[in-house]
Amino acid sequence: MSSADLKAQKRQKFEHVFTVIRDELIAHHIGEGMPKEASEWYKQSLEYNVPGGKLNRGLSVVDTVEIFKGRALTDDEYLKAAILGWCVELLQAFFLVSDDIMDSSVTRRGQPCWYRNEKVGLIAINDAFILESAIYYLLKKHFRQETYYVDLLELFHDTAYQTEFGQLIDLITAPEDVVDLSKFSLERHRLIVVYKTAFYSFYLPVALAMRVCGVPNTPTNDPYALASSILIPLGTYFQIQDDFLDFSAPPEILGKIGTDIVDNKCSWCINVALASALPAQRAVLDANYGKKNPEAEAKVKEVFEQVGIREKYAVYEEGAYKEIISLIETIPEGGSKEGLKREVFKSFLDKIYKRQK
Ligand code: GPP
Ligand code: MG
Ligand code: MG
Ligand code: MG
Repeated sequence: MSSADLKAQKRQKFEHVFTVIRDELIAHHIGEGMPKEASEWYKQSLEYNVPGGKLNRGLSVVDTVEIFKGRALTDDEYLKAAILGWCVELLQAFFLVSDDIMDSSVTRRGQPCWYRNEKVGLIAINDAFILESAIYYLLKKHFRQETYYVDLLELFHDTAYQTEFGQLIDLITAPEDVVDLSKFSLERHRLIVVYKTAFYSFYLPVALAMRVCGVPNTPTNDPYALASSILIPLGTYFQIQDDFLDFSAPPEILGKIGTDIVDNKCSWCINVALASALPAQRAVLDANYGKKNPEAEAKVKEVFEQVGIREKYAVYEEGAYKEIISLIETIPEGGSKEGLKREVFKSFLDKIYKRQK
């Protein structure tokens, strides 16, 4: 079987588990005596918001468990890993439904953002809360008896907390009414992306899988800290891709319409443009960044092109790739004394390197 076929098969198998958790959540909801119309709403929210993405985060839980076990998983092991993967995808759905309201976004995964549906509106806020709480229902149902149950709870709680800290600085660095580009810097950008993206998208899936596999940590031997030291740079690279694609990718490929310029975001692109803009270009950025009209947005994009943002991104991407490979290679070929394997990180890096969406 070709590697593309194998990938498609893996995805299909994982997608099947979504129908399992969806049906469990809906059966429980009906069991609580909820009216039919509410269960139908909930089912629609799950189907609309949870499965339609790239599934990198969810699949990484399964891949990492497989790499740690070093053999094919039993049916029960697979199901458990896939359920945890879907819990990460539920967390992601909770964040995206909320983020799209906060960013006034228009489309997501090739369809209108959930809150943009006429019947939904701000009910989307409560739907987002339900998507989050569904994680804890599933964890309790499937993992309550495991010794590592509390570790899973802690990981979800801690990474959500970190993500919300990141979202806060993302939002207050981008006020809607006052555009002040002098507030931006690559240091501020780094802090935003580590907190709003890297912890939940990269550290969380791997750390969950490590807990399932019983990887221990002690103050003198902490494989979680070692994993984090590679996964956080990986997550930073991923969000810089997201920022660049927000500007450069065709919405029909990306599945979402970029809003960073109009939203006054402290994105990688504006920071890089500010660093090399001539005074006249800087004036164009000052006058047009964060303005709610397409003409202003087009002028900003023009300056991005003039400063050669595409070339700068290509250089950044090569450098980031090499840096991450060299971090991965600090792990000895046969695995580290902490019990980590290179393949865990390489498999994650391969999922995102040179991505177009
Ligand atoms: C990505 O930001 C970060 C998130 C989606 C986390 C949101 C966190 C919350 C606590 C709600 P982004 O706005 O650049 O993502 P996108 O480009 O996908 O809208
Ligand atoms: Mg957004
Ligand atoms: Mg956002
Ligand atoms: Mg973005």
